[in-house]
Amino acid sequence: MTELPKNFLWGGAVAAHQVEGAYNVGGKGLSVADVMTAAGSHDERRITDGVQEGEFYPNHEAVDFYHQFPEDVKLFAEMGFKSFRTSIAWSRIFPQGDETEPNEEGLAFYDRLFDECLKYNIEPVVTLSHFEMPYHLVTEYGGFRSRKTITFFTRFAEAVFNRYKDKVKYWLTFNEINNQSNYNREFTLFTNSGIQVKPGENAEAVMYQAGHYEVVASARAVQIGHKINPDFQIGAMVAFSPVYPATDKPADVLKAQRAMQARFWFSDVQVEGEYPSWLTRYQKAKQFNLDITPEDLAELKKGTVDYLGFSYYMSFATAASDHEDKYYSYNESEDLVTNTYVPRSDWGWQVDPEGLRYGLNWMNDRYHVPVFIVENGIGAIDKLEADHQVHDQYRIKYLRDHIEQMKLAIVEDGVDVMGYTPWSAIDIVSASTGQLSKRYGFIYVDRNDDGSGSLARYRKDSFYWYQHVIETNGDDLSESGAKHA
Ligand code: P53
Repeated sequence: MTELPKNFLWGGAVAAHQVEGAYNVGGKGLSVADVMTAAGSHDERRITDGVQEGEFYPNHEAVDFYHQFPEDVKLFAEMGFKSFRTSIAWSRIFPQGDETEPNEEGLAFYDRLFDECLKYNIEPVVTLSHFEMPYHLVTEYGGFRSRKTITFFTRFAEAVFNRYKDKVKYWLTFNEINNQSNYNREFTLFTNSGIQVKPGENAEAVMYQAGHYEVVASARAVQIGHKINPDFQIGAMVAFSPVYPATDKPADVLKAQRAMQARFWFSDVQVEGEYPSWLTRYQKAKQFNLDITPEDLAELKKGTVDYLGFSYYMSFATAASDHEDKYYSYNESEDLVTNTYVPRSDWGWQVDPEGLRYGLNWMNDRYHVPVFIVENGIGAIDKLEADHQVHDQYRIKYLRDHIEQMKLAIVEDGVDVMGYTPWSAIDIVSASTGQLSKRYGFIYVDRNDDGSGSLARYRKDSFYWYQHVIETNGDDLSESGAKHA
């Protein structure tokens, strides 16, 4: 008996900047991803002042999906994908970001890509902004520091909604909009909002201002989209790392509750259409002096999302210190503790499959809209054998453990889950480290951290396993049914 809905959207996910390459082809302008270097396993990428001679930028070529997508989509179809999540590189459509007319060559590229998906009955799931804002908007306007960027974003949204209204039904506005709740981490504010905090500035206030402009931009995009095609399903997208209390000490529980509020106010606003009460008071008490107008608040109410998309990789834990203020103020760069009950990936990410079931129930209780698992996966070192096989048992185990918990949430708990698009459909450039060697894909790409490699594609063991999972609509998660070539 099939336990999951018949139309369940099995698939895989990537983002434009992490696969396409061709960073200056077809009239594309620079994006924030084009000025970030590669880091090692445990340090952060550097953000350079424009593209600098002598630096290596892994996203410039990535895995050359821009040229090789017909073969890649064919491989997705071979796995049985019902959906494929990618993003539209904003700077292919508006190279500088502040033009009034879109770039036809950029639009034509996504026509070809979406047509290729539809040829195999693969439903595109499209993120409007996935860490790839036009770099010109950063240098000229300070990214989402500026209210003007709302208009630049909605102009972009309107152009692609119009162009692809008969090809794309599922949309997401901002990828992992809540990453920047970790406002002290340079990477998050830059990739989410195109912002670098200046010395002496209050990073938390900067984050709340940018986040506000983004939820307004998202609400406007939702309204524009529904006018263009009432059948559009337009979602919000958050990184769901739940924050557990480290112990049953009441102060730890309060600290974890505030951490969850601080991480999920974005989706609170995008789903419910209004700010949570604690945040309005907190922002006032802290004298952040934010530009939030009554017109904005009315707009938020009118532009609530149809569903909530989220990524799930890991869970966090937090503990109260001895000197908490009355807000239990949460600073993610300092306030996390190690959860000793769960293992960690090679990159230190806490692997917690049950956290996915917890999250699905938490979102269902809080939001009452359908949810879509649009990312889930593990970054790992893969070994390409001499016969071109990749035995990625650890990836199969990770995904199987998570799918089991997802099935419990759907079948036993009744959570309305639209689909599951693991990260990643094919190997990508890691967002946080710029590495190719932090691999996520079902399909191995012969490319190394220094940019060398043939770019040839090879099916990993997880490719055949996932193919069988989709074939049985998730009934059989074992490897026995998987057919190798
Ligand atoms: P990478 C932080 C925490 C959770 C997910 O991440 C995150 C991040 C930002 O790094 O990003 C998402 O490549 C993101 C993808 C990214 C993927 O998770 O840093 O939406 O673009 O590649 C995995 O290992």
